[in-house]
Amino acid sequence: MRTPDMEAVQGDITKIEADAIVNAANSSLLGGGGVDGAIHRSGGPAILEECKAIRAKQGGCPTGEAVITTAGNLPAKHVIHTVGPVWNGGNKNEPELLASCYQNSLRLAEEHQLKSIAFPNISTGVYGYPKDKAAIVATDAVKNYFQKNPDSSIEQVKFVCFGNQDYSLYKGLLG
Ligand code: AR6
Repeated sequence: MRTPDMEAVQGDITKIEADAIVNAANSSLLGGGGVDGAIHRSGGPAILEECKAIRAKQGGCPTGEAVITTAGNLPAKHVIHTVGPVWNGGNKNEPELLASCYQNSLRLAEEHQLKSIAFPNISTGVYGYPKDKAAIVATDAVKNYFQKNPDSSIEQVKFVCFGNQDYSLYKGLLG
């Protein structure tokens, strides 16, 4: 099995040049704060237009699932919008839903023959998922995906951490 390169980087995900960056969106797909706000602000109106078209077709994006759009003016080629779970104490399927966000985003990237993808720390801002728990779910979900899909087109996965502590956490988990 060829293992893709998995690395932690620190910075703003809107600046990352990858085939896809992932947005921590909400089910409406109409934008919000945090990463979502930054992506729509820097990417311009083309992203929202495509999100609206997807909404018209499928009525939003359920938690744990993902959709793909253009990246507008961003250096990335595509934006994959996924909806993380709101942290509710941990017994409401949060880990499974968070893992699905990572795995469905990878599957979508794969369907589009993409080679590189960059994830933010989904659900760990407004949605309140404890950062240490989320980082374990995220890195395990990505590793599991590649174990199950050894012939994946994806060669590079970046975990983009906004803060110093998040970055240390991922560095520790990825070695
Ligand atoms: N680049 C990389 N990471 C960032 C950036 C950035 N530009 N900005 C923030 N982060 P959040 P959620 C980090 O709140 O918890 C929105 O309103 C941030 O420090 O963006 O999944 C949506 O519309 C945190 O670690 O996403 C939803 O309603 C992580 O990104 C809701 O927030 C995620 O924080 C989703 O909440």
